[in-house]
Amino acid sequence: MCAQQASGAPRSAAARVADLKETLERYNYRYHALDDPQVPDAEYDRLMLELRALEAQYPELAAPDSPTQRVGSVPVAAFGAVRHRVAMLSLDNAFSDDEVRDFDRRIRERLNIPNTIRYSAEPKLDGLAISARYENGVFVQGATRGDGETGEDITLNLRTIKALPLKLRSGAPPVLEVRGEVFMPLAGFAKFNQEALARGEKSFVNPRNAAAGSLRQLDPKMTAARPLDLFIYGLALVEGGELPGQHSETLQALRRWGFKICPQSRVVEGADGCLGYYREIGVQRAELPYQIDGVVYKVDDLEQQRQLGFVSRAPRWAVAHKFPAEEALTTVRDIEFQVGRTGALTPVARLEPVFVGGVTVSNATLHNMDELTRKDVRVGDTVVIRRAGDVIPEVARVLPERRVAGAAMVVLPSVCPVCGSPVVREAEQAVARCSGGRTCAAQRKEEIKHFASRRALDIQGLGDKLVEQLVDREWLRTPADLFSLQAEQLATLERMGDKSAQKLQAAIIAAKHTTLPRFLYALGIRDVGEATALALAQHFGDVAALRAAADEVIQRVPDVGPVVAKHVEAYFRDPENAAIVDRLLGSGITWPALAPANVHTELSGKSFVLTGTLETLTREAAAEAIVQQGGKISGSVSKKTSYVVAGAEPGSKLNKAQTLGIAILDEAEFMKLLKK
Ligand code: D41
Repeated sequence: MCAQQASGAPRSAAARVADLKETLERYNYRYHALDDPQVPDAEYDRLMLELRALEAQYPELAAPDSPTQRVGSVPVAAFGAVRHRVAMLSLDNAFSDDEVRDFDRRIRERLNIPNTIRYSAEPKLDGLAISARYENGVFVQGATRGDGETGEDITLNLRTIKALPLKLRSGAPPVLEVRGEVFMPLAGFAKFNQEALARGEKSFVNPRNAAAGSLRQLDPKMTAARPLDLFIYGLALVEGGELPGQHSETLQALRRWGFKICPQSRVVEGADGCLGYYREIGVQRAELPYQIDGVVYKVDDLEQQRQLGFVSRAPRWAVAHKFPAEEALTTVRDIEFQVGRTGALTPVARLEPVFVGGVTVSNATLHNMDELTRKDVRVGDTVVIRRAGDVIPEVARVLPERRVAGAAMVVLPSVCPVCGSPVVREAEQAVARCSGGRTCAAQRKEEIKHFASRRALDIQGLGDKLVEQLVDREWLRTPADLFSLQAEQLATLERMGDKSAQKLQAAIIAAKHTTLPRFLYALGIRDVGEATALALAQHFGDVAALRAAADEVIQRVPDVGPVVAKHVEAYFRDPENAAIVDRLLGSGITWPALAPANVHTELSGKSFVLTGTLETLTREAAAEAIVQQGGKISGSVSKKTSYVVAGAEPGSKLNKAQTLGIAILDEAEFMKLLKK
């Protein structure tokens, strides 16, 4: 045993504890605030274990600011009230460019300055506003916003959020109150919901509710188990320290003191700068790892902020510019079943038209019977429609309390609504299918639409409506009939002049020059998407070899499993399909030979990831050129990636490549490699 101090713990243990605390806080800062981890997680965990052991041995060394003390163990009976020393204001909203220009004009008038105002612009996180107080660099109290005057004491719960420093770095003022937004990152939200569903528990409707629900847990252990994150966006109170003169400088100071601030914050000039920022963030939005519902502009100069002051709880110097709502309420007029290319029946809700995500929506997919049953959508129901980014609108949920009496559950039709063939549903499968095959007009139409689509044979000008007309007139039955269409015949269609008819025929002829992966994808074999078509093309090199292959052979293709292999084999064994393929090949469809596996090119076996915009090539053309020369395309960067091709405005893939030390090619270098 070591010699004991009066307090009980030996001096060496106290020193080691202090050392560990300091190191862990530093690692934590690098990891959370700077997003730039200094050591592997395992090393962090090892030090944490050592600290825990020491604190267990000498409980008097376990101070409340220790990184081990994030999870308080005792649930509180109810949250205490916290009176905010400085009121938590709310934000005014702007919903249009004009409202933003008005905001900027009012500010210039009030300040009586004609020049452009500098604004600090930042994404508006969709989470929960909180306040956190530090005394002598130690986190002492956290509170919800509440009504702005009084909030709830959530100190113990906030402690569990790793992005919140328990102890500030040196240089921080002795007393400090900061304001920020707690949120649940999208990845954590998806994972959490998946796990909740698997346990048969309730899932959260959206990340905001998930964050709110998690913060309001009486047992901090529950909060600790939730993947919460936190950005600090402002300073409410400082005692005994110098304040910067600009909001943007405040953010940098907060970062130095140990807080995590939003990396997308930026200073912009005037209303134009604000609106430009709004558009940029709008584009990035779908790829941001967290949910936002707009952006916030704040007058950057703190003296100007002071002069502007606030009206009825909202500062005059800030405004939230909201994105169009991605959710809206409407009612279901009807539920119908659409028949797809492979006969799959998709339930679709016909809606009372509603403006959501910036467009008017009158149809929303219900995906399949399982989804329909799970969400229990019925005709007449009031539903929440979601349209996020370019994703097709869907019914997010039903408001059961608004259900009209007697609304019946939707049942799967026993026969196809288009052709009357029996509907079959394989055991354990979510998808029900029309068994009519090409006798079903819907399946015939969808097969041809797919064949002509942009990523397949890319027949310019052959739109969905046209295909439907051609199938209805029985001029087309299968894709193979496309190549017998004549311009004179096409010219007799409604709204089709001689010129457009000739153009269409020329486009059909031009589409005969394609690539093998496109051709295989165009056939519309069940479960053969672009990636599988590519893998099949690279493995077999031509159609004849693939047609002759048994499913065990097809299974040897990388990433092709037994189910897909069976579908491929079955497709080519089917006499009608075989006849169609023969006719297609006979009509002169051709493609350049792929670099066979045994011919070595500069690109053979290399794995490429594309990011950003190329000037000379579309992304598809670049991918095709890579594949043509024996390379592979991957969607994400890993250690196995050979090259990352970076165009203009590359995404996070470029950062990842730099981190992993993957070779990065700019457009010129990439073109040179292709030409070699
Ligand atoms: O990201 C946010 N949700 C956010 C909220 C933000 N970036 N800045 C904010 N700034 C303010 C002022 C200007 C009043 C300090 C806010 C909020 N307020 C806010 N959040 C909830 C109510 C008000």
